This record gives sequence, structure tokens and C-alpha cells, in this order.
Amino acid sequence: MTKNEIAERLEEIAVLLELKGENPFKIRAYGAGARVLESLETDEFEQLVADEKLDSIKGVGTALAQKIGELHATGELEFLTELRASIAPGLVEMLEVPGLGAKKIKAIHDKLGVDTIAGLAEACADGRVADLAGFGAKSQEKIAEGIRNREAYGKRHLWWLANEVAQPIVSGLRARPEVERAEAAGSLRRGMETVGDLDFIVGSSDPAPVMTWFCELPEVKEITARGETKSSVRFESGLQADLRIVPPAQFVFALHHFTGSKDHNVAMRQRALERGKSLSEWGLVPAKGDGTAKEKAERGESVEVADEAGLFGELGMSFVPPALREGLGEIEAAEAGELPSLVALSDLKGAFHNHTTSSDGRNTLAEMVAAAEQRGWAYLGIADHSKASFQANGLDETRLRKQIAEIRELNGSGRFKTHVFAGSEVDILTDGALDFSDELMAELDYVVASVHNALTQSEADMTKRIIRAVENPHVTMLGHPTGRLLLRREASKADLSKIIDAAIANDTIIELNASPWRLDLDWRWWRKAADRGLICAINPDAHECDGLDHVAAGINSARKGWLQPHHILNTRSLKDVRTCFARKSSV
Ligand code: DGT
Ligand code: CA
Ligand code: CA
Ligand code: ZN
Repeated sequence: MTKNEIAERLEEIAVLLELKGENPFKIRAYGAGARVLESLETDEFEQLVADEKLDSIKGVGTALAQKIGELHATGELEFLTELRASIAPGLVEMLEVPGLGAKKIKAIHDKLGVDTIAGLAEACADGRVADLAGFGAKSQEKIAEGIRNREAYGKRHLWWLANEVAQPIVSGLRARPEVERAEAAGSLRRGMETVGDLDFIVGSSDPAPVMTWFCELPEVKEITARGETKSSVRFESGLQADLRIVPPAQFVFALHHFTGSKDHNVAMRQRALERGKSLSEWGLVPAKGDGTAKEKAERGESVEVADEAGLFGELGMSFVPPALREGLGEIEAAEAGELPSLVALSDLKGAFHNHTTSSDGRNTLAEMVAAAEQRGWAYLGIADHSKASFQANGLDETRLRKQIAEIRELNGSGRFKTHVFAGSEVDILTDGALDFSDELMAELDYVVASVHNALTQSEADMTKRIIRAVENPHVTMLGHPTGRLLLRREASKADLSKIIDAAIANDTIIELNASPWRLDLDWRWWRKAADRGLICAINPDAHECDGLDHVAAGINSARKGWLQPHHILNTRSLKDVRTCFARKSSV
């Protein structure tokens, strides 16, 4: 088991012990142990294990060292297995309800005897939670709302996670000898931030073995419908998937239909009708004549197209990328030949909002830069948290100055081809002031200003707060503007139109935070804002090396927002980014 996986297990032990109300010193020892591991370089850690010297690390006693050793060697820990078994699963589930930590869950369990989410919902409904010491009516309402959201949200899934399930299945389908073509359609293909279910489309003249293969995938937990050409299944995670198998000649029409969106399809069908044709999942057939569209297609009356570009071509349009198929003017633009040349992942030359072990990241500065270099990036911005984010181990002035010096030295050393920009993710305090002085910010290459606390301020206060930060001449870009966490936390209330106006007026960039849990600012705002001159930075907000790859999720959203390379700061060369940063920091 790797160092970071072991750290996760130790965190889990700390939470489970807290649920059991164990001795606080014991709990803290596991939490501290996890953080110590995170701060070690991988080589360093492996050496300590090999030398059996784990207990020489400050804060790691003999017992903990022994447990880490066991996890490292076997990937398992009897102590943890028994601990998990000793706690009601409902209590662990309650940790997913926003606003409920281990301490509160224990109080609810001890005083009300509640150990399921359903029981907790009941206790909220009849007011027993509000009566508990330390809770009150407000926190009871928050818990009840959290449970309701959890149910509603349980029905959708993050794009990133859905895609991780879908891609191996697409590859598996394509590898089958009976399969001519296979694709994942639906909201996944359109790059929506969340996905309801997966929609696989296959072109094959021999559906039976393909259907059997799909329904017998090891990750299938339940087959909800099974037919010769269409089946639906549910995976372990709750994610559902439809598979439709069509004759190869129909593949393109089915792919287009089931990619959607519904609004796009309605507009496309309307357009076909205006040309005397009927468009459906079966084909593109003459509107006149006997029978349904399906029957006409089966009689061979459909035009033949090799790919989707051919289908759009039949209707006098250029190819509309799936990202744009939301019925938001893409049909008119495609007809006029005015579709944007959308930004692509290969256009990115770096990113600016990334963390290291100096704050709450899991990899060191050097590890992060090596990972950026591996991805061929010309530059990497480091923006660790500032001191007000103490829960994320934010840097104070002294530690930040030390980090700036380290970054300058690294750049000077020529060790990496990737240039490192010294930045900071500076907290926007509740009144809109920034967590660092103008003098210190002037020493940085750039500043990402973000809200991390008091997320529930009134719309007026939050708007004023963010605009004040956006107007600060040292602020290069605004980080995750609404603070939303997809499927978990609603966006803060703020007047985004006013904030965008202020950003444009002050030459401040707005981030498209590419973390699959955020995708903030949402794609629906970008088209209009970029038209008016707003510059976007696609930032992975990476907390570990692999997190850099999250820029792919940001690219999805940017494309949905009709963004082109020139709208995005991190498509520019190192030289041009320097020029852009210099304009702000010299103020
Ligand atoms: P999701 O699964 O909720 O994230 O969203 P989609 O877009 O994947 O929707 P889904 O799975 O219900 O259906 C896939 C596509 O099939 C959808 O985007 C468009 C097409 N479709 C489904 N139902 C209808 C319909 O009633 N009318 C039209 N025009 N198209 C439909
Ligand atoms: Ca779907
Ligand atoms: Ca579906
Ligand atoms: Zn942040």
C-alpha cells in the first residue's frame, strides 16, 4: 500500500475512533500520523520502512509504526477491520450529511439511540435533535436539509467518476469482434458536470454476445431490464447504464439521438422537417410517404452517412461538437458557419492554482513541478493557502516568503523545464479585505483570491465582499467564485453579473476551477462573459500530482461555455503570461 493510501486509512481510523468516543489523545495521534506521512517524500518513507525506522519520525510511536508497517506490507490492518465492524454502518453514513461530524453523530447516537439516516430524519422531523444540548432548531434544520439533498443528489453522479466507469466499458465493447462501432453518448459525451445515467450505443449485426458480455460485467450489481437490443444495469456505485445495439447503418443516427440534449434534438428535428425530412434515432427519411420513420428507415429509405459530420452536412450545417448541443443557438451558428473553434486540452500550457505539502497538498513542490514537466507544461503556478485558512495549514508571511525564495531558487537551478510561478491562494476575509498585505502580494508573481469561510453571508454582503477583492490591484484572479461543491454544497448567494462586470472593469481574471467537484464558475456564465472581454483561467486546484489531470474536466466546461483558446490565460506562452502578470503586480 502506498504512503498516501496509508495516510487515508489513518484518517479513517481517527474518524471511527471519534465516532466511538475514544480518548482524544489517541484520536489525535492517528490524525497527526496521517499528516506526517503526507509531508514525507515517497523515497524518504520507503527508506524508513526498509530500515524499520518508522518510529524515529516525530509523532509516530511504536504502536503506530507497527500499524503503518502492516498496512505497507499487506494492505490490510486487523485493527481497522475490527474497528469498522464494531460501528453501525448508519453512523458512518451520517458523516456524508453536511454539518455532521463524528462528535455530533456520537451525541445523536448516545442520547437518542439513533443509528440510521432514516432514524435521524425522523428525529429531526419531531424536534428531538433540536432539544439536544449543542444543537438547536437551526442546526436541526440544516441536518434535515442535508438528508434531503443527499437523497436528491444520490440520483446524479460527477462527470469525472462516471467517465472512469464508462471508458473501460467503451474500450471493452470496441474490442469485441461483433462490434463495429461503440460510443458513450448522453450527458457524459456532452461533458455535463454531472451525469444521470450512462448511454452506450453500439453498431453491430450480431447483438446477442455483446449484450451478454455487457450484462455479465463484474461491476454490474443489478440488471434492471434485459432485451435483445436494449438493456439497463446498475453498478455498485448506484450509477445506471443503458446499452442500445443498432444495425451498423443506423449507428450515426442513434449516436446523435442519444447524445442529445433533448432541446438540441427538438431543434434538429424541426430543421429536418423544414427540409421535408424526418430525423430520428432510426435515420433521416423523407417526411412524406407511407409508414413511420422507423419503417421507412427499415425499408432503406434513409440517407446514408459515414459519421455525424455527414449527418449535419445533410441538413446544411457544419459539425456541432457534442459539448455545444444544449439547444442554446448552436444550430443557427452551425448553419451560418459561425461555430467557435473550441479550446482543447492540448491547448493548455500550464495552470495557476495548485497546492503543495506546504499547505494542504499531498505532494511537495518538486514533485508537483516534475508532474507538470511530465505533462509537457511550460509553467506551473503554486498557490498554497494563506494563514486565515488555518484548517488547511495556510502559510503565514514568514513561510510564504520562504516558499517564494525556494521557487526562485528552483527556477534558477535549471532542474526542470517547467517554469514555476510563485503565487498564493489568498483568503478573501469576511469584509472583502485580503489575508496578506499589499507589500507581500507585490512580492508574488500573481494572486488567486478565494472565499473559504462565511459562505452563507447574504447575497448583498457576499457580492460586496468579492467585488472589493476583485478591485484590489494585486489580485490577478478570483478563485472558485461561488464555492459550490457539486452534489454536496450549494453555491453561495452572490450577484454574479455584477462580479463579472467588476472583473472585466478591473482586468481581473476569473478562474474556471477544474476540480471535478467544483467546475466553478459554471459553464453557463462563460459565453456571454467572454464575449464581453472576461479572461478565464482553467485551474485544476490540484492537491496532488494526479490532480493536475483535472484540467480535462475544466476543458469540458470551457467548451460548453463556447470558450476559444484566446479567452483562456493558460493557453498563452510563458512570455505572454509573464507580461500579463507583470501588469498587475507592478501596480
Ligand atoms: P442525464 O442522463 O440525465 O444526465 O442526461 P442525458 O442527456 O444523458 O439524458 P438521457 O439519458 O435521459 O437520454 C439520453 C439522450 O436521449 C438525451 O440527451 C436526448 C435523448 N432523449 C431521451 N429522451 C428524449 C425525448 O423524450 N425526446 C428527445 N427529443 N430526445 C430524448
Ligand atoms: Ca444519460
Ligand atoms: Ca439514459
Ligand atoms: Zn480554494
